[in-house]
Amino acid sequence: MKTIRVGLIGGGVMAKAHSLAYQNLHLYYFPKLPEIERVRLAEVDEHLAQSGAERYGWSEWTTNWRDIVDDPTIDAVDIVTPNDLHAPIAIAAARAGKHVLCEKPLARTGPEAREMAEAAKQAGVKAMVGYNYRKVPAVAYARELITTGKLGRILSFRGFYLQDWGLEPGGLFTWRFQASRAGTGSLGDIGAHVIDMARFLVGEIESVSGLLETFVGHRLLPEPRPVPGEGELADESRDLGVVDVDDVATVLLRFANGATGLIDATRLAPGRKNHLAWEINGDRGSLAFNWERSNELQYYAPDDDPRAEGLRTILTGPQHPNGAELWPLAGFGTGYLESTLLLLRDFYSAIADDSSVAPDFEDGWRICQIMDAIVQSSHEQRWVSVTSG
Ligand code: NAI
Ligand code: SOE
Repeated sequence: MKTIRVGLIGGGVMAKAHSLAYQNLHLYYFPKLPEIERVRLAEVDEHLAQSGAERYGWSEWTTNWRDIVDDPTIDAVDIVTPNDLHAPIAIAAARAGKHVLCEKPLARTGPEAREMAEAAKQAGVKAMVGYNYRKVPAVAYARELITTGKLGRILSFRGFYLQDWGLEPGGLFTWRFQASRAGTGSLGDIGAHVIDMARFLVGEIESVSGLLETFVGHRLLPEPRPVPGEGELADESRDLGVVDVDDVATVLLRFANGATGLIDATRLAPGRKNHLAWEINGDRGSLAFNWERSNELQYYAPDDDPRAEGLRTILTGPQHPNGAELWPLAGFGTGYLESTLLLLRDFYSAIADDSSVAPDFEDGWRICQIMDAIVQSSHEQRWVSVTSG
């Protein structure tokens, strides 16, 4: 198998997660994947680029992402930048014939995502979007139970993504609070994962009724204004940025198969850390999942012994989909690293086997269309059909 040469663009939190996965891919999947060479990391300045490359194990660094996209020796580009850079980088990479792995949400809006999906399709490259949570065995097994009819007809989906870091005192006005950089707030940052789960498990979403709200209208700019001789300014005298994205996204859904749904996503839920949780009810059973216990799937089947009724806990392991090469016994645990490992395994094995990737840019685009419809619905205070164009 030919070595796949990769460039990573961005050096923040997800650069760490992806780099950890690159370092461990062969350890888990030996010898089934081709060699993957971590060639170059791009960041905004020399310090971040150099320290990122050293820390995360990339041979070279650059402050210009085009040094990766224009390099004819690079086969694949991994995009872990803020959302506004996903489209320019992914489109340039696809046009240069490179396979592209791009973090979620695919883009800030549906039209932007559409350009990306079209560029990838025209170039015939593998193009995957980083919805990692669907990869863990508990979620993959839930899908198997649903598609094999174990839950009967699916009636309803209720999904939550709750975090509390948006309420941290002194929380900064980062790119995640700017529409021009992020697209939307909690909706695209975390609600997008729930939409991915909903589509993956229940099916296509046809129409939405959304309610978006911003509670924290201003946040501290990252850099205090310099005042010679006075040191750092007290928080109350520092410049503030105006938040123009949602803090809370509450959405009702109608699926194409008739099921109903709701999604609630916020970064302002004190005590909730990474509470990505859902429950699905069918007319013959229920499933429930919470990322904070990502090794577990809750399952109820009405033909269980009536004296032992209730949701039972399944501990996932090698017998479940995507579990075989992780750990030898159920209950060892699967976490964030495993979810990213599985994402990268699927991307690089699709390149090696010339098979299809999932979730691909078409999925990423559809999720952006659904989010556009939610934004429109909230503005216009009415149900909106998700466009198919
Ligand atoms: P971050 O803010 O920690 O890192 C982004 C990095 O990109 C920063 O270090 C920044 O300097 C760098 N950057 C900005 N402009 C650049 C440029 N022109 N060239 C090279 N680097 C540039 O953000 P984080 O958390 O790593 O998020 C990155 C992406 O990953 C976002 O799209 C986010 O939505 C997604 N994400 C996905 C997660 C998942 O669970 N799938 C988890 C966290 C983030
Ligand atoms: C921040 O809310 C964040 O890092 C998101 O950007 C990720 O997508 C989510 O997986 C964890 O939280």
